[in-house]
Parts: sequence; C-alpha cells; structure tokens
Amino acid sequence: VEIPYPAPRSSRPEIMAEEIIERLTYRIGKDAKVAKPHDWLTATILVVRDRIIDRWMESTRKAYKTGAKRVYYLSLEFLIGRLMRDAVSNLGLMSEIRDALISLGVDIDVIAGLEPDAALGNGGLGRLAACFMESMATVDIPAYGYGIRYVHGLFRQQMADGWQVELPETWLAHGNPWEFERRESSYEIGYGGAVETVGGYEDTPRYVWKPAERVIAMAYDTPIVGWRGNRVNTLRLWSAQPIDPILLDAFNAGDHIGALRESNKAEALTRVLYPADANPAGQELRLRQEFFFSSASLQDILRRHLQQYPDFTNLHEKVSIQLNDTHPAISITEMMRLLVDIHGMDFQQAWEITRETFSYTNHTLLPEALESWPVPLFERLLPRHMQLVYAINALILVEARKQKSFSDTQIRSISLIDEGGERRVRMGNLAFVGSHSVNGVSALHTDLMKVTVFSDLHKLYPTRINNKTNGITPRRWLMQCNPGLTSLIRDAIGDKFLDDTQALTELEKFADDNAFREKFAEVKRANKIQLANLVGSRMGIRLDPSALFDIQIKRIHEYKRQLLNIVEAVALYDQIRSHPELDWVPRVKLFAGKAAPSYHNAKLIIKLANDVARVINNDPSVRGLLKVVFVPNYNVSLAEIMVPAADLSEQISTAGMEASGTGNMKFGLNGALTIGTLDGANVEMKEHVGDDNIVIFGMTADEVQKVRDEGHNPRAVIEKSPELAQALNAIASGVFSPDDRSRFSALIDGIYSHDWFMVAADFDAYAAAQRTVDQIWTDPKSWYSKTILNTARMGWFSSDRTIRQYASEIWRA
Ligand code: DL6
Repeated sequence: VEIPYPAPRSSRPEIMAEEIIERLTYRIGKDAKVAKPHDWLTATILVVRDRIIDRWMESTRKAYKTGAKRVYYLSLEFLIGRLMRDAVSNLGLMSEIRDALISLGVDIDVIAGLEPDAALGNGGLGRLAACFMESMATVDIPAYGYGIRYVHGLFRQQMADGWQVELPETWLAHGNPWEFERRESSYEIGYGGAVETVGGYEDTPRYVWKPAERVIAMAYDTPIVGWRGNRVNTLRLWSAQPIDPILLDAFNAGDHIGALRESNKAEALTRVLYPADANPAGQELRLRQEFFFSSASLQDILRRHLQQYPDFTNLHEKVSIQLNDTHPAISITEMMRLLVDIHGMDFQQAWEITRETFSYTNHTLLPEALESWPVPLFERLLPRHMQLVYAINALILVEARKQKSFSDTQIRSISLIDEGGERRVRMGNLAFVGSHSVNGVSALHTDLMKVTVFSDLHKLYPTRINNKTNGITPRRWLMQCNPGLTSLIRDAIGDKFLDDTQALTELEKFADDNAFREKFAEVKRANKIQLANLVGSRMGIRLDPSALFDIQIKRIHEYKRQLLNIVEAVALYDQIRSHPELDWVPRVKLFAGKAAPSYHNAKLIIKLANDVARVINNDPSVRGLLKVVFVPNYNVSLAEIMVPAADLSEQISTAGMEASGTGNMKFGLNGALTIGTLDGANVEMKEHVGDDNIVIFGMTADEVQKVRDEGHNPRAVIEKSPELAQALNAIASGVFSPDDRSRFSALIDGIYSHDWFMVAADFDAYAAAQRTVDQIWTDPKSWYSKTILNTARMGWFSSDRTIRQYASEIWRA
C-alpha cells in the first residue's frame, strides 16, 4: 500500500493560531480561558514542531536515498539552551508565529522566556557541541548528536551573602515538548562480570563478555533545525532504565525499598550532569556514564549501518564518529568489542576500520583535566575493554619500537597505561591512537598539543594532529540575541550575510560613516539598557547605560583570571579615590559564571567579586564612576542578553592555557572591543580584526613557559608595582571582608608565593591596557569604528566554517 505523506503545514498566522488552540485543547487538555503561560508555550512548541517534522523526515529519507556518509558527534555535554526561538527563526516563521499568538492575546516574548534553558553541559565544550549541531544541519550534513538525557543539568547558582550555593536544576519539570521517546531504540549496557573464552582455535579464541550488571539505554530524540530549515538532524539522548522496574519477589516478601533498588540504581546513572569543567571528575559513576552513552550510541550506529549494508567492511566509508574530548573515548574499545566479539571480524581489520572511523577533538591542555582511570576500577567495570586496551597498547608499543628509536621515557609516555604511581588508563592516548585525526580547537592550542601533552604520540604519528579553530553559530549569537544589530546590518548591506557570515566584511566601508556609527551606538545602548533593567530588577543595582560595560562571563577558573580583573578593579577604585581630579571613564565591571562545586579557589573568587562589589558600589567617594556586579546563575539565556550589551570583552586567560574560547567570538561579532592575551583563538581574532582593533597585553605562551621553567619571583614583581601591591594588600588585609579579615589571605598568598597563573606577572600590562581602552572610549568615533570592524571581520568565526573544515578535512562527508 502506498501511504501518502501528509501535506506540508501552512505557515499562515490564522492557521497556526487555530492549531495552537487545537493543541491546547486536545493535547494539553486546557480551555484557552484558563490556560497558563506554560500551556501556551507547550501548545506553540507543538505547532512549530509539526512544521519541523515534515523536514526531519525528508532529511532522513534523503540520507538513506543518497547513501551519504553520516556523521556522529559523541559528546557527554550539549549545552543547547532554549530551542523555540532557534527553531522558529531558522524556519523563517518568527513574524507568523508572533502574529498568530497576538491574535490569541499571547506575547511570544513572555512565553519564550518561560522555556527552560537546557543546560546539559558545563561550558565551552558543551556549547560548542550545540553550535556544531545547528551548523551541521545548516550546511546539510546528515548528522546525529549522541549524548545523555540528564534529568538535572548544570546546577542553578544562587548567591548567599556572596557565596555560590548550588541548587538542583529541573529543566524537565514541565515536560519537554521537543523530545520524542523512542522505546524501540533501546539497548542493553553491561558492567562488571567476567570474560569467557569460548570455541575457536588456540590462536584465535573468541571472547565473550558476561556482564554482572545490565541496564537499558533508551533513546529520546530532539530535532535540530538548520538555517532556513533546509535540513533537520537528530540529537539523540540516552536515558537509563532498569531491566526489571520492580523486583516483585522482594516486594511481595515485604522488602519494598529493596524491590526498587535496581530501578533506582539504573536511573541514578543518567540523573545528574557532572558539574566539572576543566577539573577532574574521576568517580566511578562518571566512567559508568561514559560507557553507557558510548555503548548505546555505537550499538545504534552499527544497527543503522546493517539496515543499509551487508557488513561492516565499508563502515569507515559510510560513518564518521567524532569524539568530543576524551569522555566518549571508551567507544574505541567498545567498537572493537562489537566488531570482533559480536560480529566476528578479524582483530587487525577491525582496528583499521575503527581508526578510520573515529576522530578526536582535544579541548584542553591542562594535565589535570586529561582523563585517566585507575586500572583496577577499569578492569572491574569493563573487563573485556581492559583486555582490549592491553591488546591495542601492545600493537602501538611494538610499532613504536619498530618504527623509530624511541627512548624508554618516550615509550612510557606513548603507552595507554600510566605506570607512574597508581596504574591508570590514559583516555587521551587511547583516543589518539584509535583515531585517524586528532584536532585542536585553535591554531595556538594545536601547536602546543604537538609539543606538550601529545609530543611523543605526535612523533609517532606526525600527520595525525590538525587544527580546526572553533566557531559559533551566527543564528543564535547574532540574529536571535541581537535583533537590533541584525536589522541595522540588513539595512546597510542587505541579506547576504544571513547565509554567508563572511559577507559581513561589507560592513567595513561603514566603519568611518558617522551616521552608521551613531546607529551602531544606539543599538548598543538599547542592549545595555536591556541588561541594566535585568540587573536592576534581579539585583536592585542601578547601572548607567552610558558607562563602559566591561564584561567577563565564563566558568570561574584560576587560569581564566577573573582574579586579575578583580584585582584591577580594586586598584582602579584606589586610583579613583586618590585622584578625584582626573577624568575617569565611568565603568561597570560585570562578571557571571559558575564554579565547580568542589573548586575551592574558584568559589572564593566569586565571593571576592561580591565582596568587592558591595564595598565599591556603596562608596559615595567613587561617585558612580566604577561599579562591580556579579550576575548570578550564568547560563546560555543570560549570555544572550549580556553579550550584545558588552562594550568590552575580557579574554584574559594566562597565555597557553585557554584552548580556544568561544565567548571571545560572540562578543566580537556583537560589536565589543576585546581586551585579551595572546591565547587560544584570541590570536586568530587579532589576525582577522587587525592589531588596531583589539587590545592585546601580557606575556605570550612561550614567555609564560620560560618564566615557569626559569623560576618566577612574584614577590619581586609585586614590590616593583605599587598599584598592585596596594590592591593585594587591601584584599589580603580584609578591607573587603571586614567580617572575616583573613578570608582571602590564602588566595593572595598564592600570588605572592608562586603566582602560577601569572596574575602579578601580567598585572601592570593589564592595567596599562585598560587605560588604553579608556583612551579609545573617550573618542567615540574611534571606538565605534573599531567595534564596527570587529563585527565586520568576525564572519570567519562562524561554526559553519568550522564544520565545513571538519567535513572536508576529517570526515570527508
Ligand atoms: O573547544 C571548546 C572549549 C574551548 O573554547 C575552551 O577554551 C576550553 O576551555 C573548553 N574546554 C572545556 C573542558 N575541557 N575539557 N575536558 O570545556 O572547550
């Protein structure tokens, strides 16, 4: 029977209005008269979703028909934020939906603000995955994202007397109208047990893993719409379910709690996102999560492949699997297990196919953030995978010994097993050897990878490391978050940039156009007023939109150096009070970001920002020339308000420590000037925007390395800088913490004693760079010329460009 496809849905506002009422009534069961804003939101999403489904199915059919290579992006984190605006705007339905809702007496901005911010990630790595998903759909790559459907995403941050307090986040509390539960896509995931050798001949035994524990991974699919709705891809998130929801024997015997033990244990697996950023999160549950989603995803990928092809000999031609950091690196051994043990492929052939199928992205050089697992834990949880690690290691080490004259030290660093101290499995090395491509996320980061964490592996496989500088989706990070700037640009250069962000360069000719500069400044002012209103209503702090808005928003980490920024605020405070006769530029220093709950110093830095803010904001002698604000609960939605409102973007990490950064690109695109170090993608931003349009300061990565190698004497540096000494002394002596004068003494002692993050070393250069910023600010023509050029030249940092590079150079898709 030929079943016809449904006719595509109309996008006429009156039809959509009817449909919204229909969904409200029959799907949600609410009378429009009593419907709550949440009900309207759900009904609207359901109507939008129908329009996505048509295209979704079409995209899937196309992939089957053309036999195109599929790309699978495996990531433990997807920081997707709200989806409604994204979907509606990518479908080109914004004004129609707005009109449909107006006709029903509903304000789209009100209901859009109720959508939970899906925070299934910690920071840069997770947000990059979300931008990539949108760009893969935009540039028409048949792709699936695979991850975990955490019940609780990243914690909600509350401030209690300036201290970070973590509260659970409940994004699923009102249900999730975007997702489709796929009960039929369920797989068994095993843990523990033993490996049996069965059948086969002596030299080709077959191994059968008999896990002691099993859970079910069940799929939930969310459609991801590309720009103009050309393609809709799938984000497939796995949820853990028990094999037996209740142990009836135990229940009937009166053990009501015990009867649910298995069920609770299974569900605990996907309940919470680990709130660790660049900090280690090395608990057993984390390894269980990593294996859970890796195994489910691979079983799903192989099942889909077998629907179209007779075997796996062409797997690498039809499938590319990108590992987003080492979190899914266990997939390499799981792929080997599935191919060799389950599907009977020869080990060597399986190894070659695996390597050609996988590629790996590294996101950090911080040694403490490179994952490794204790051998006993690994062996207990995944005994067959441990055997495979040893087998792969033997292959690699023999190759290393044969091919080159590696020293014993080099062989030790190539090994998948770290033998220094407690034996551990190195997931970075596993990901490296099991992939045909290993990429860094900015040019500098990639260069450093070759000489630091992977120097010996790079010698063994000199063509494997390559660079793919990160990018951001211009749909969310310009068109949606900054409609004022988007329409100004459209008026000036037309619509081409909507499809090709690099066409923004046409704006260059307006950099010296007075009328355009004024309009650009007006848009910025409107965005600053919006942020000032938010800060006013949430925090009761009044901000003057004509002050320079200086913003640092990102995870709180010592290497990102929020502390440097705060110390400079304290020094500036001192200067303003000592020299009231000078023409100080009114400035608001805004901070936002979360600290890993176990990261003591990061939490102390949040408290310091709040303590400093309280003192400065309440000191009348500052005359409002300086304000400091720490905005609580940073998330994607807050970023969408703060980024367009920034005059100055703080990208001031210790050189060599920030892999790329992507906030830097978002700010630049929205017309902020960057003050930054030559770190991560700042280096390439400088090349694109030009030296005159970015304020660079501080030590280079090489200089930082040299100072660390040769010995740094921060005390001597501090003694030579009275401003710095004064600021540090004020903080350490309790000027900002009269209730606990020694609160920050250890933090400041760290600067005096080792200054690992070069706060003291870079302070004078940073303070001078801030005064350069002040100077530029006092000449608005020059300021806006520079910021216009930032917007004009940021097109290259679109994630569409990044994805095209992955597609042609890594995936060959
Ligand atoms: O590549 C995305 C993002 C970079 O822009 C940041 O520079 C980097 O810090 C971040 N890394 C992480 C956590 N690393 N690990 N594991 O989020 O990746």
